[in-house]
Amino acid sequence: MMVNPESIPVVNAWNEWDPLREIVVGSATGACFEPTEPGNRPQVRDGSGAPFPKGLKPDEAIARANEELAGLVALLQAQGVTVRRPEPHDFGRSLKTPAFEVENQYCSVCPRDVMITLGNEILEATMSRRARYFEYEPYRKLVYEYWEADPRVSWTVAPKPTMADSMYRKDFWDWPMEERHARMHAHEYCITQDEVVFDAADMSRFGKDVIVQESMTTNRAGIRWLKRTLEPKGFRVHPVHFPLDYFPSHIDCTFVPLRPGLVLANPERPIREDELPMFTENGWKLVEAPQPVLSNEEMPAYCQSSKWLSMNVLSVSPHTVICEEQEKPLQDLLSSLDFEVLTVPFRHVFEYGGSLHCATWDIRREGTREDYFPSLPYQPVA
Ligand code: ABU
Repeated sequence: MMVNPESIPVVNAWNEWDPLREIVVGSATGACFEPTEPGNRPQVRDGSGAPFPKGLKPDEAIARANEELAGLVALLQAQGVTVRRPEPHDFGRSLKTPAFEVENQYCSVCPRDVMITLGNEILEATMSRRARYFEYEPYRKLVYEYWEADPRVSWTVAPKPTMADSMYRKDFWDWPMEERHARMHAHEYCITQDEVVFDAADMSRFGKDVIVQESMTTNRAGIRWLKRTLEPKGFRVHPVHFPLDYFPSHIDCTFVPLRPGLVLANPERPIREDELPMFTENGWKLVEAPQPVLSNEEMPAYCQSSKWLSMNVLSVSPHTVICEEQEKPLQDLLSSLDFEVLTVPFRHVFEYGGSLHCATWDIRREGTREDYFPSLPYQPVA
């Protein structure tokens, strides 16, 4: 096919904030409750101790979330952004591999967790949970379309881990808080270090630099794989840690870049002291997010994410940010920082573990690879 070499490649996103042209918005259709498995122990939030539901989500819960997702689609389209959606997938189907079995899969509400655009490359993450093993499938048709449409687009699939029992610390979920505190500071989570494991949502893109959170869903082997895969392509990969987060999973409720030089930071999850200078010595400012409107206890009963979904905003450009409709304190902060703030109701999507950033996967933004950290010491591939 003929491609105008001057045009923006079909797949092109180097950071989290450049002007947005095309994006995938997730869908709740066919969603299931996440099953209990070694990498996940979902709990009902009402404190009743009731067993977590199993199988397909009720039609009403799916309809409510889909309505809000449709609202986001309409808002993005009104901003001139092309919106694409995942293919239907039978999440109710059980899985059996040589290493594990799981009763059902999860959902396609949060493409951010599995797919990431790194420049002109699409990368599919390994994922860290059994119920999410095949979560790339609803996006494969789109990936083929982008890959066929433009020879500048490349596509990488990370090695699939076994997700066998041996990949997990089975007793992780039962550690008392004191032990958890001690072990978390040694960065011990539910996944071991024996296989390459990462979720795409543990990464955040800053042009030439990509930061990756070590977490319950991304291990050091995963970060090493990302470093060795991306650094020969001109990226620099930096592990980051937020030691006060006892259940870290996905960076986009913790450390959210909004434009060059500005990060929205979670006040309860400061970045590790020795990792801060990378930002401050390169002129970046960290602004603390205000407390979310909902407390953790007030979050939807089946939501397994924290109240900090408030911070899970989506940038349409370095000047325009989409924020959840009820998060007025954050909207006021963003306005005071000279952002145009667009809002959309999204509370019913919270039940699926994400908000506006999680529920999207940006395909094309304007812009090229920039160096936002010109005074970084050289870091060899580990
Ligand atoms: N999937 C994002 C959840 C992060 C958090 O609970 O803080």
